[in-house]
Amino acid sequence: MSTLQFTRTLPEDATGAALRADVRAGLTGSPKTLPPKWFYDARGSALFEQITALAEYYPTRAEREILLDRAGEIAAATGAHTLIELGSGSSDKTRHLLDALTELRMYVPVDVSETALRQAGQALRAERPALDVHALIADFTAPLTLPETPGPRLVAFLGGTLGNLLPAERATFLASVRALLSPGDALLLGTDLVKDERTLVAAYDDAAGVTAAFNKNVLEVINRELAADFDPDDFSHVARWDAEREWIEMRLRARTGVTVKIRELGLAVEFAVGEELRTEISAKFREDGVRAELAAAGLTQTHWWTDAAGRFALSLARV
Ligand code: AVJ
Repeated sequence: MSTLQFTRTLPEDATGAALRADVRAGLTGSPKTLPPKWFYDARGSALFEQITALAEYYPTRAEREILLDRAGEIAAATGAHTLIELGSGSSDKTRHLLDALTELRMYVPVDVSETALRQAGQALRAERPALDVHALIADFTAPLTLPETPGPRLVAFLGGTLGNLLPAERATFLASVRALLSPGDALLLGTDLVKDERTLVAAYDDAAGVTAAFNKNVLEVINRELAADFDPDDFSHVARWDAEREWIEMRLRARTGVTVKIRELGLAVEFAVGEELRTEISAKFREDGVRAELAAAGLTQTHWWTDAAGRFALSLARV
C-alpha cells in the first residue's frame, strides 16, 4: 500500500517572521529591494499561472518541450528511485518526468505552499497508486532535511527559479543541493538563456499587463500581512534588461512622492517621485556559466539540453 505523507519543517509563524525581517531590511535599505518569494500568495500564484500561458512568456513552454523530448533520456541516465522536486508548485510540468521514471518509488515535492502540495499530492495519488508521496512544506532557500529516501535520487529544480537568486545566493543554494546528494544521485536544473533584449523584456512586460499585476501584488501581500497602506496605483511596473549582469530586473517605480505606513513594523517608508523598488531579478544563463556554477558547488554537468529554438536549457549534473 502506498503512502501520502506531509511534513512541515517550517514553524507555523516562520513565514510571518521572515516576511517581517525581509520587508524591514528591504524597505529601509538603499536602493529598496524585496525578495521575489513574497509574490506567491494565492492571488500571486494564480497570476503566475496566467503568466505561463502568455504569448510573450516563453520559458514554461520551452522547458516543457525539453522535458517532453528528453524525459526518457533523463530516466535512463538517472535510474531514479526517488524524485525530489524543489519548488514543486502545482507539479504540472513534472508529469512528463514522473511518467518516464519507470523505476520511481518515492516522490518528494518541496514547497512553501501547503495548498499546492495537498492538491498535487491528491492528484498524483489517483494517477500513480504505487508511488509513495512525502510532501515537504519547506523553504528550499533554507537548508533542507530530507526524509529517508531510496536511491538513486534525482533532485529537480525547474522553471528557471535559480535565476531569481543573486549570484552569491545561487552559490550557497547549489552547495546545499550538493550536500543532499550521494554518489549515483543527480540534479536536474532548469535555466533560462541569454537572448535578444526585446524578447526578454516582452516576457516580463506583457501587453495584457498580467506581469504588472503580478509585480504589484507583492504590495497587497504586505498590506494584508503587515497592515501596510500601499496604494498599488501609486506605482508603475518596470522590467529592465541589465546587459552587464545578464539579468532582468523587475521594479516598482513611485509615480509620486509617497509615505507608506507599515503598522506591524511601526515603520514609515518614504518614496521619492520616480524612486524604484527592486522586486525581482531573473538571471539568464549561458552554458559555460551554468557549468562553472555547478562545478563551484562540487557538481559535474553531464548533459545540456535546450528546446529547438535554444531559449531554455535543462542541465543534468552529478556529484
Ligand atoms: C519563478 C523563475 C519562473 O523569473 O521568470 C515570471 C517568475 N517573474 N514573470 C521568472 C516570473 C515574472 C519566474 N520564475
